[in-house]
Amino acid sequence: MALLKILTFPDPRLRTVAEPIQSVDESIKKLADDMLETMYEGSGIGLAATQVNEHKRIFVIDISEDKTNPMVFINPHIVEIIDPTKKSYSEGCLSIPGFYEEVERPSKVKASFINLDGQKEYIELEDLMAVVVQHEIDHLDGKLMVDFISSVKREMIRKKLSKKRS
Ligand code: GNR
Ligand code: NI
Repeated sequence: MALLKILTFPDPRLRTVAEPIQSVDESIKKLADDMLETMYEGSGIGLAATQVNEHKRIFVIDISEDKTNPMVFINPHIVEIIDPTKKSYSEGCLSIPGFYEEVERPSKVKASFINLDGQKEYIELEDLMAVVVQHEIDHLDGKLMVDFISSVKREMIRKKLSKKRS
């Protein structure tokens, strides 16, 4: 296992659109392992490959209290918006440390993904899982939660984080 370096907004590499994964080989399993270790170390509940400068369509999540439920999503897609009613959630992001912003997203979605055994799975998501999976898929498309807030707030965050060393 190894800790990976997390890119910080406004690093332009966070805007890269990630490429689909062709096969779930040992290098992908190691990347997933390293991403989980990096996510736990940063006290995050999700981490997308884009954030560690690996532009492949994979993210990891663990929303359990005791950090015992790691999940790996490869080539994820939102296949259906089951309930389009927008729900607001105060989101954080390991690439935007120290800032929390309200973001509205569809409250219930169906997602597909490939698991670490290379099998396709479908899953219905609501509450925090729906929020985090949509947040992570956005990362793989080069999008960040600050894209959904006012430009004044975004610029304030950009200036504050640009001054910090990373
Ligand atoms: O740790 C995280 N917490 C979080 C809280 C609300 C909505 C989304 C998230 S994901 C974030 C980790 C992260 O940056 N994932 O990309
Ligand atoms: Ni994030």
